[in-house]
Amino acid sequence: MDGAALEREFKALIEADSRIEPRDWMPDEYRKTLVRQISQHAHSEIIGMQPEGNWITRAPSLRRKAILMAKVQDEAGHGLYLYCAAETLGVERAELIDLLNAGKQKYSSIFNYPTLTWADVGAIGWLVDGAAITNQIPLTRCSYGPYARAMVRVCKEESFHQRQGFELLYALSRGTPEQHAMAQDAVDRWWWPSVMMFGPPDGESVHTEQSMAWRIKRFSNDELRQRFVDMTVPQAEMLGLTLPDPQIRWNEDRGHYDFGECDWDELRRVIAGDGPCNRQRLAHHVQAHEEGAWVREAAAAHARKHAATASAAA
Ligand code: FAQ
Repeated sequence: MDGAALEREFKALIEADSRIEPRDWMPDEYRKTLVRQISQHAHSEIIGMQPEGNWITRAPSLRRKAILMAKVQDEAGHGLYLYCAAETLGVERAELIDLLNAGKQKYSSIFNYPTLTWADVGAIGWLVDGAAITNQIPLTRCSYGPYARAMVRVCKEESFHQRQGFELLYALSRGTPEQHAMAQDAVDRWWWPSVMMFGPPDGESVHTEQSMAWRIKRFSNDELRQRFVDMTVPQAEMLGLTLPDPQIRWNEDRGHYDFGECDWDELRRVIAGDGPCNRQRLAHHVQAHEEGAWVREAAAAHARKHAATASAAA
């Protein structure tokens, strides 16, 4: 088939809402966009282990510690599915990790904020996982098969994460006045960064239009942001906590909550590497990667030995 016919076939698959699979022809830019988004997503899961991992040794009970360890392990698992999905596009996981460590690939802005108290673990589960699910459920219908399939399991686990965050904050909010204040303080600090996780406003988003045409993204950044606010406001009422935005109010005409404007300069700064914890997060990842070199070498030596034994036996 010539190039034009391949392109027609690709477009027809997209129009029919079919899946593009690794064996299928795809335009270079489609492949590039997917590698960019999937690798950023994978890096976010892996770097995202750090803020909560910070509290594993200080969780207030065995039950809370077991839950938190399981959650952080789930995030490692999500990172691995996503690196595997990226590898189906012809890149190597090692190459992507090198790019992350060199500061040449991004991860989500949200993981550059500090976890100052135990309540932050609840706020991350409730708000950050809540935002992650809102963004990721439509990705289960992404046009690229391996990414869409990875998202199905990820979303199931994220929804458990979101509920544990809600339950943790619910307990704190109904605890002592000090615990209630701690929960409120965490929500005050995590609300706006969570609202900004959805990316720049539609007018400034460089990739949305093309990604929606390719059915990688199904909704724009602002559409998903609105969906998140609509879902979260009633939950905050159930928690007995307030969201730090005096402009939040139900708009009968729109059928949505109105809300205030994000500090887009802050988002730009954090994305550019100048958030409260960017340097610390990356330095920690680089150090863990260097300290794990012996594991990778041992695994490679074992694989070589196994291959040599197998070929001698053949
Ligand atoms: N942070 O044109 P757009 C999780 C960049 S969930 C950093 O709108 P696009 C679970 C963007 O990459 C978090 N960078 O881009 C968890 C682009 O830069 P580039 C991860 C951001 O791709 C929970 C530029 O700005 N989720 O980890 C951010 O159409 C709890 C222009 O932006 C995903 O990655 C940001 N917030 O839309 C783990 C979901 N926003 O690449 C642990 C998949 C934008 O040209 C604990 N990704 N940028 O250099 C997506 O849905 C999309 O990529 C968006 C951005 C919506 C993030």
